[in-house]
Formats: sequence, structure tokens, C-alpha cells
Amino acid sequence: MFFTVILILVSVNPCFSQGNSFKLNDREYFEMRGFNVLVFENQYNGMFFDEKTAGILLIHHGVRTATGGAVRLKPTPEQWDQIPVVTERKVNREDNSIDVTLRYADFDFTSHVHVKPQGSSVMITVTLDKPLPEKLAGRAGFNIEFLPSEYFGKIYLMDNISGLFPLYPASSMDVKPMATQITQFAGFSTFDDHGRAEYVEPKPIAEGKNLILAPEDPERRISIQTANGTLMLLDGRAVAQNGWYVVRTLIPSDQTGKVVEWTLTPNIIPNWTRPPMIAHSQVGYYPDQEKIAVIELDKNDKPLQNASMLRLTNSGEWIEEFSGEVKTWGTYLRYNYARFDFSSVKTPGIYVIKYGNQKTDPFQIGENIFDNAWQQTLDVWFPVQMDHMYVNEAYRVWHGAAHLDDALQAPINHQHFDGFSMGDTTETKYKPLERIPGMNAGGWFDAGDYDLRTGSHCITISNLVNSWEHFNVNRDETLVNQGQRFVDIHHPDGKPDILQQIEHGTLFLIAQQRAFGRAITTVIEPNLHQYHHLGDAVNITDNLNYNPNLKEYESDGKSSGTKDDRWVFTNKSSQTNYSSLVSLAGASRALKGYNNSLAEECLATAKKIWIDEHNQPVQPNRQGSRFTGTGEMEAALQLYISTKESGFADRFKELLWPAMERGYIMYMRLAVTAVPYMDKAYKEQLTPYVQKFKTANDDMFKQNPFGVLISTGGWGGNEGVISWAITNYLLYKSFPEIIGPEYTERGMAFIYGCHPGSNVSFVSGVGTHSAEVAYGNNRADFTFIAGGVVPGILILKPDFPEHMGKWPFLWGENEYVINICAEYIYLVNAIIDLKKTEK
Ligand SMILES: [Ca+2]
Ligand SMILES: [Ca+2]
Ligand SMILES: [Ca+2]
Repeated sequence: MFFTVILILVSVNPCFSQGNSFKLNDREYFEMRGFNVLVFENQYNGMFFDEKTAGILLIHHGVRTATGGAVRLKPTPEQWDQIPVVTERKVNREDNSIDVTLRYADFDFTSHVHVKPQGSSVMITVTLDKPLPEKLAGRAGFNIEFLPSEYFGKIYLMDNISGLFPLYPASSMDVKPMATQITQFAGFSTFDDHGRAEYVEPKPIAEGKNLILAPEDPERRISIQTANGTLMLLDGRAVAQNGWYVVRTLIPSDQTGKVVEWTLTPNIIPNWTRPPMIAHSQVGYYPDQEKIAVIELDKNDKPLQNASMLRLTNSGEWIEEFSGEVKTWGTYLRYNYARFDFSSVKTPGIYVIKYGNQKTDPFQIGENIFDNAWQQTLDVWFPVQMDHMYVNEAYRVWHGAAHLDDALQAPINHQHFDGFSMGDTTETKYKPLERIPGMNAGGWFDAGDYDLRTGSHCITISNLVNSWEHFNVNRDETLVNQGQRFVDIHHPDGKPDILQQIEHGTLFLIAQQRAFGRAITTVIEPNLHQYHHLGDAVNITDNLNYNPNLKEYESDGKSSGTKDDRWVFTNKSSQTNYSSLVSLAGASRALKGYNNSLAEECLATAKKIWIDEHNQPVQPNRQGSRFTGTGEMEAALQLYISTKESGFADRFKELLWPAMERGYIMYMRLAVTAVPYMDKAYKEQLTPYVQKFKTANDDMFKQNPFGVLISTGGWGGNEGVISWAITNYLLYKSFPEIIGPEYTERGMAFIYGCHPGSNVSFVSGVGTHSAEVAYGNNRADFTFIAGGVVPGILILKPDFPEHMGKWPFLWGENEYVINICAEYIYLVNAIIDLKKTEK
């Protein structure tokens, strides 16, 4: 069937605004009002390969619209395609230019990229000292990637022929023999063609010398001209849903010197100033709590003197309830900040903040605003993450019962692409690739992917247990039938949902203990082409056990000729085993009276782990530092709470106090958790640390205007903020004379929108405006899973806070993870408890 692309010839005014020129600023990027070019300040770190945050980046009218400017080896590189290493980066102040040298070691291929402004354009040139290696002929090119969600519904002009940026990819494809494929990460393949030994690449959707993106949109219009070769416009989404629109020029074979020469010219709106961003809670505030909006301003903007609060009357009119001073805070990252304190507004109602001509989304002030803020996380988000279960919600089936063919012992001497590895022994009684009994029950998909991680399970279970024990969270709106592997959302079954979730997570931990006599690290797909799965989890594996008598891809309906898919990584780790103990000891208390036999097994297993770990040398954790927990110390505390045997309390204190000297901030949550179970002397010994903790809390206002710790790593810091807010809640409960409720409330307001970059609520479906396009396992549909909490703000070096609200695929900004969601349930219940306590 043919389809017609309607080409509209648009006469475009070639005049881009002038009189605004670039300077290389002291943060080492090219800056012009309304446009920045960052040259490899953010590098490929190799951790998750291409995170779409590295290379040459363009920030156009305040939005990072382009990324990944670099010499690349594919038309539209995927996450796990080869990335160049920066061997040299030179900032030439006198020349007003930046040079980077890029290298692909596999091909002994080095190229130099030179970036230099010229008037209101930027020249990008690639030079080679030696001609392209033969293997890279027709493969290496200079690419830059444009963010699809910023160009949806917009037009491009290639040599004056126009086309519409496709909302959905429908490129023509090239089929190529696998032998010509450039090796992906560590020899893995993102592509599964069921044995055909081929792969596909998109063909250009337009080619020419002169490309203008979004000629009709002054905010997004940008032109690229090439001096030699052609420009190709490609759509990376045809091979990977998280692909971007790519502009590319191939490097010619047999040439040295300048091989690519681009002129890139952005349109700049004259005197463009980023509109103020009024950071506030999208859920709202208690009448009596601290209420401060943080106003984020372009550095060319001047703060206004006043802002006001408008309240909605019953007849639908906005009336001014309060007007107050806007106080300058100072500069943080690339913006200036001011703060507007409206704590004195206490009348319950519906409000907006008015600042100049701008009004925020409406939000509420009232006594009950948090009462319904956590339920979606327990009712919807957690059920959707349940592995080995069929999960239904009204007319929708979220997924079938997946991974029923779990799981095989991981083979020896294997390095997995997600960071796990096996040495020269399995460290278990199982042979490599032997089936492990009982692993096809319980467990949650870790995040937007489908692995089951012991570490994140432990944190999740412990937080759910705490919510049960501290707040009696006995809501029942979900049916869970383990025998039938059936979950039905919005269907009460007479059993508390939180216990059903604790049971489901515990089944995964206990299955490990039954099979191995200890905890293991993770259960994960071994193939890259499965790992990036999008769609119903039931289809990641064939759900049938392997039968060597059948051919590959053949099935007799009961078994399968395709090798089984999920592997258990079984390295010993005392830390992981202790973390498991912590959760099992907690679960034993919660599950008592609900599932007595499991509760008893949990406690007996926890005690056994304690004995085992004390009878053998400490087994170092070789799977990275993530989720290391607090080991024996927390294990001792949980065993003490479960058994009341004083030996455990003594051991806990023996380990705690030296740890507090090493890092009281890190261990404070654990220390304060213990207060209700310890004596007066313990509390007294903790008091000076709490005083120091308060000072550290207050010092946060010196770091940023939000007064919470904002992380600068490669993953947004919301979990740290939630955990800090919980610590402060526990401190407030035990030391109200030192720690007030404001820190907990401040952390909560940060999650709900009072943060840099944007003012969206980071909990999908909670608040007037929330993360409605997120990195759940349904991300390819540009939607969300209700109640999921995203990591939030990523700070791109050197000064750009970012949370993409329309593009779900940056995991560091948008990926839900189980542990943060469990902590969130606890935090909201803590906030609700604050109100009860205050009264
Ligand atoms: Ca994962
Ligand atoms: Ca239930
Ligand atoms: Ca199978």
C-alpha cells in the first residue's frame, strides 16, 4: 500500500536574528542569550552506556533539545552501541573554541572535533590525522540527536523540501548481514531475529545540504548546513523506542584533514528571558505548616518585589488573600532564586500563587490534603510490579504471569551487561545453567526493567513493614491470590494489601534461602535483546522449561527448544545476606496472624543467617556498592525487636556508636529507628548527634534555596530526599525539642514540586500536575503507572537541572524503582501522622 507524504513548500525567511553573539563562559560552555552549546562537559560514563546526556548538547530557549553530538559508528546509535572515549578536551580561551579528541579503541580510530562560534552560528568540524579505518567506511559519521518530543507536530525543511517530523516512526529500513554489525556492548546484541543472522538500520527520512528544523517555531527553529557530503535526517525510534531524531554526515573514506564541516545556526527570540518557574507543592499544604514557594529566575530577569496568593471563591472568582514580599536568595546553578513565604495563609481553600502576570496551577490548603496521596502506590503501582502473577485492573490486563520458567544458575566466568558477574565457581551446590527449584514465585520487577534485585527488595519490604507497624496501614482494595497467580486491582479480598505485598516480596527472599541457604544478588535476563523489553512481561521469556530434545524456537506446548532465560547470580555477600535477614525478621512480625507458617520460617531463617554469618569469614560484596545496607548492625536491631533477646541489643549498640562517629548522617535513620526499643541512656547518648544533625539540616539552605540535599550524580536524588524526610520525622517523634516537623514537610514539598527545573509533582497521578510521562514498563506509550515515584532532577554538568516532562526515556530522571515507592508510602503516612500529633 502506498501512502503519500504531503510536501509543503514553505518560503522561509532565511534571516535568523543577529546581534547576539556567543561567548565562552567561565563554566566552559558557549553561551548566547537563549542558546548554549555544551561540548563534552557531560561524557559517556560507560555505566549504562549511552544515557543521552553526553557529547555536544544544545540548550535552546531553556530546553535541552539536542544531545550526543559526536563521531558515531551507526546511523542511529542505540543505548548499547559503541561510544567514543574522550582522550583530550581543550578549552581554548583566546581562540574562543573547544577541541575534543574522541577514540574508539576497538578500531584504533581517533578523530578531533572542533567547536567554534562564528557570529550567531556555531561551526563544528571533524578532522582526521589518518584516513578512516577500512571497517568503518560508510559507518563512521558525525551525529547529533534532537529530542523528538520537542519536534512532534513540527516541520523540517531539507533543501527547501518540507516534511513533518513523524509522531511515530515509519522509516524505510536497510537489512544487513549480522557479520557487518559493529559489535555492541561486550558482544551482546539488542536484536533478536530468531536465527536469521541479520539486523536492521533506518534509512534517512530526508537528505540534503541544508536542514532547517521547525522553521515555523521561533523557539525550536535551528538550521544546519554542511560544507561537504550530505546531511541525513534519521529516526532512531525505528530500532529503539528511546531513539531520537538524528542528523548525520558520513565521514568520507580515504580522506584526512577536515572531513565534516557544519554550520549550526539557532533562531533566538530577541531578548529572550526564561519565564519564571514558581516551585511549590502540587498537592498543597497543611494550614499550619511552613509554606514557601521558590521562584526560579533567568539570570537576565529581575525579581519582583511582591507575590500574592489568590483564593477561589465559591462563585468561581479568584480573590487576593495575601500579598507578601519576595526575598532574593541568590544564585544556584544557572538561575537566580527568590523565596516567597506564605506560611501565614491558613484558611483552607483552593489557591494559586500569582507572580507578575503568571499564575501557578491551583493547589489546596487543608487538613486532609495528604489523606489520598499514597494509596495509588499501594493499589496500582506495586501490583503492576508483581512478577510471576497475572495482574488485572478492571478492563485492562497489565501483564500475564511472567517468568514461570525461572530460573537457572548463572554460568561461571560471566560478566553481565547490567553490572553483575560470576567468577570461576558458582559458590553454590548447583552446576552452571542448572535449574534452581522454587524461584518462580514472588518478587517485584525492580524498576522500569524486569530483574529481581535482592537489595532493592530488602529496602522495600522493610519500609512496608514499617508502614504496617507504625501506621497500621490496613487498606484493602486489591485481590491477591498466590495459588492462582492472580491479582485484581480495585477488588477488595478481605486481606490487608500491604501484608499481601510484604508476603509477595518475602516469597522471593525465602525462595533464595530455601534453594541456596543464603541470599543471592539478583535474578535477571541474560540477553540484551530481552533486557530492553517493552510490552507485556509475560512475553519476555517463552514461559516454558527448556527441553533439549526440541530444536531452537520449537515448542511442544509444554516445553521449549529455546534455552531458558533467567539467570540467578549467586555470589556470596555477607552484606546482602544481612539485608535479607533485616527484611525477614521484620516480615516475621508483620506476617504473624496473616501467614503464620511463612512468618515462622522468616524468623527461623533470620536467626540462621545470623549464626551462619558469625561462623564464617565476612564475604565481601562484589556486585557494586548499590544497596549495601547497614549490615550486621541493622540485623542485630531487627533481631532484637523480633526476639527481645538482649544480646542483640548489646551487639547493635556496640556497632552503632563507632559508626556514628564515622558518619552520623549516614547512620542517623537507623539510630533513631531504635529509640523506641532502647533505654533512656541510649537516647541521651544519641542527643548530641541529633543536635549536629539539625545544624546540618539548616546548613542545607546555604547549598540551595530549597533547603534539602540535591544530588549531583547520574541518577535523580528523590530517594535521598524521601529518606532524609523520613529520618527527620522519626527524629521529630523522639526529639521534638530539637527537630521540628518542617524538615519532613520540606522534603515532601520538594517531591511534590518545590524543586529546581520545573514544578511538577514527582509522583505520577498525585498533585494537580504530576509526572504523567514516566519510565515505567509502559514508557513506550508515553504514559505513567499511578503512584510511581520518579528519581526527579538530574543536574547536567556544569549547571543545568533537568527533568523531562514530555519524554519518558531518561531513566535517571523518570524511572520508577520499588524501594523509593515503598519509602514514599511510609513518608506520606508519616506526614499524615504529623498532623495527628500536632493537634
Ligand atoms: Ca534493574
Ligand atoms: Ca487485599
Ligand atoms: Ca523458557
